[in-house]
Amino acid sequence: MRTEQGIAIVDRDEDGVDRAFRADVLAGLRQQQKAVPARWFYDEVGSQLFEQITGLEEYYPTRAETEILQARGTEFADLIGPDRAVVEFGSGSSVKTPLLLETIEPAAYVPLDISGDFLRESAAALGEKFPGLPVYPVEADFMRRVTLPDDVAPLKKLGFFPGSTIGNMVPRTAVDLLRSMRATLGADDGEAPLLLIGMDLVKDASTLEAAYDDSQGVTAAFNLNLVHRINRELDGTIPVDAFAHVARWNDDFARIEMHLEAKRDIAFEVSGRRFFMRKGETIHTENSHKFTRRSANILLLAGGWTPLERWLDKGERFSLILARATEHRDAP
Ligand code: AVI
Repeated sequence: MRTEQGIAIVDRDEDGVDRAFRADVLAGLRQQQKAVPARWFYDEVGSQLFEQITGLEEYYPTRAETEILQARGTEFADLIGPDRAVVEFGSGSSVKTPLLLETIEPAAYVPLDISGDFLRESAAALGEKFPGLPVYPVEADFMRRVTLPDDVAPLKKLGFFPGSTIGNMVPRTAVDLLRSMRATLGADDGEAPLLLIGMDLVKDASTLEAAYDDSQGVTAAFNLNLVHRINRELDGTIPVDAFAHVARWNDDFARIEMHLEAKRDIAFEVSGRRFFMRKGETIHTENSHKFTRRSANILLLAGGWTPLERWLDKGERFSLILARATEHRDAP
């Protein structure tokens, strides 16, 4: 995927294959610990399966975060104040985004997403819900600095990054993203921007493992869809039934890891290259880091954000944190 002036372009070869997808899969399958980046989960089927996951009994994060947004509206409004441009990193959820916009009286809404179609659809739906609110969808890769529309540039900004998507990144990438957000929101040119970010909390391993290995098998289907996608888009011959979905808590790194584990020795091809896997060997497909109050604060500080306030749901499973872009200074 390349981005030029904020416009995302999927780089396809003469057969219509997404070059970045193929490069990531081939490189990942050659590694000692095989791995494919989690962003490739989200084709059309994967996005629908993720929507289903958010409604599952065991998958508490979406409900917990929505509860906080519903319960704490007046506190957000007091701390954030009116007339900000809300810049959402991602297309926006049909439930969470309206809850925020209803409470803080923003001057504009700017969703940023690499997937143009989805972005335009959700921006149009929001425009209908908030008829007086200017909406400026920007098709861009928000992992890098994005130039915001001219009309938005002079406004004060609030970045919004719900869902604990930050947890899907290893700390080094998460820090890079937080710094890019700072640059996108203009941290060095005017009033310090704010960031409202969802961060899921460390809890007992059994609750976490159930959230990522639900009884209906939806998360398993979400994980296995990656194999279907590789077979479909990259001429793969991977026997899908030879894999089992595994979700396990890695206590050293405070993260749920999802893997696809080979149930027997297998050989297969992807884009004409041959691969072998031994029984028990895995392809690592996702990390979902969980945070404590301190680890969340440290990550935010490392990315250039000073935490101001933190809210939890009643069950204390999930946190929403408001932070302000840290001013540069040379001494503590
Ligand atoms: C998108 N992301 C925050 C989800 C998570 O909880 O890490 C993705 C997910 N993977 C399996 N279930 C949900």
